[in-house]
Amino acid sequence: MNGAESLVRTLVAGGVEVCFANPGTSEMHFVAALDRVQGMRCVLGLFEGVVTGAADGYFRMKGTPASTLLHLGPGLANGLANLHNAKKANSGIVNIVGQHATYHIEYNAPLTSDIEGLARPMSAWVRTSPDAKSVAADGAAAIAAAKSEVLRGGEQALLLLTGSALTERGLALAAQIAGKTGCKVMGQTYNPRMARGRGRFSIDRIPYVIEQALPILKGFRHIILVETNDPVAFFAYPNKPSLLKPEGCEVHRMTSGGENSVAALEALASAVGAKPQDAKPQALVEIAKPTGALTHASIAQALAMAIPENAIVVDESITTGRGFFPPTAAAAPHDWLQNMGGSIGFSTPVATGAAVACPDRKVICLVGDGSAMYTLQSLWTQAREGLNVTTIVFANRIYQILRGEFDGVGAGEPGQRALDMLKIDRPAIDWVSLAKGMGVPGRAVSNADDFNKALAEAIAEQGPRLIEVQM
Ligand SMILES: Cc1ncc(C[n+]2csc(CCOP(=O)(O)OP(=O)(O)O)c2C)c(N)n1
Ligand SMILES: [Mg+2]
Repeated sequence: MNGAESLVRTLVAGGVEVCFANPGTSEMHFVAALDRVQGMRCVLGLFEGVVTGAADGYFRMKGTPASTLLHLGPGLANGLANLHNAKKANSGIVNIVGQHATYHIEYNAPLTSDIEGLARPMSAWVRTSPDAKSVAADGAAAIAAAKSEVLRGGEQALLLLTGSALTERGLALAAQIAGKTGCKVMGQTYNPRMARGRGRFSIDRIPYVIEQALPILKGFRHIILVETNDPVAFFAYPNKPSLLKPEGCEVHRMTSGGENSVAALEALASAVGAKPQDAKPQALVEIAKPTGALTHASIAQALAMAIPENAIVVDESITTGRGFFPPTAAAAPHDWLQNMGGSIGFSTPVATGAAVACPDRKVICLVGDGSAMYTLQSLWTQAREGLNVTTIVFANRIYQILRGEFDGVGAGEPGQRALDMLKIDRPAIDWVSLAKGMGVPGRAVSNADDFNKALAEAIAEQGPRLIEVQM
């Protein structure tokens, strides 16, 4: 019996018979344990504020506590407001918050945070179970000159970018440096903002999936970090590394977060003698209007066709969008924004704020159906303010990524109760009605031709629109 299973058994034995849950990777063993232990009723909430509020209401009516299952610090933080209400009401709740594997914490992966510090103000009692048994430009220039030695050494080198390096100018300089020295240029897995599209240097990102990232990084002897960090896995998985660089690879820092990486790249280009004509032409995926079934590939093609010049793309497409980058590299020039902290419910508010900031630009919000349910109230603000946001919901009716994580952590084959914590098909969510209820016109599509049309219409019109992509 693992720690998660003994915890579920202890809860049931102690009279805690209901678990309001919104799990993530770090809670997969608890989810798996639900299949093996009788007596715990599991209720999935699509936002942690729902999860914690439901537990409060349960205690008020029943007089015995329910448990909650929350994903690391951000999941807990989403639920804190209703835990505050519950504390004021003297409602008993047993909150279970996942933590990274102890050996993964020191790497400061995106979801690492001070969970006890977040929990304490809203809690009567907090404990962490540590194991299964106890359940500026001048400076940058100088550094850049030093880094140029690495690129001139003739060994396979990766220039790994994020932050200000991903502006149009930063990328153009990286293209020159790559053309001159033969180094490879990539972005980190997720980036705050990247200039993309026709005429701009197109780069790949380190894949989220470790099995895909490792072979890509395997051949490098040197990694030069530009505002980023030594690449780490999002989560810890059995028999897979936390650090992704290959053995013997040397890591060299050029700039840290917030520094002027354009100046540093200018200095690096000049140190290696790279000129604009050194940038090599890139072969881009050809855009063709897709037809027939909606697949991840045809969705990407339709987007590449439709993204208008100067658009802002806010990307929380999770598994549907893993292959969106290559086809959209040939789209009209645009900016691409991603979630940096791993806490979902990010894209609809960020798209709203981006539209307020840039009223003359079209905002396209790409969002998984699970993620969209967290902060869908953003649509109401978009309608009230008349914002030019087109929200595209990928309605696969499942937390597809977590289905993969269930396998990834070695939890075995999910049974009905574990699957019930991953699937969101019962009842089916009617996105067009939800949008309509908040004043946003919407349309559902289930083939590529209709998706092309819906995209063209939504982008041509003023104000918010929603497209439900039924997959
Ligand atoms: C605040 C928070 N709660 C829970 C999670 C765990 N989690 C990660 S992805 C995900 C579901 C994403 O589903 P969806 O948006 O439908 O994308 P799909 O996996 O289907 O592509 C969940 C619940 C999280 N990352 N952040
Ligand atoms: Mg989904």
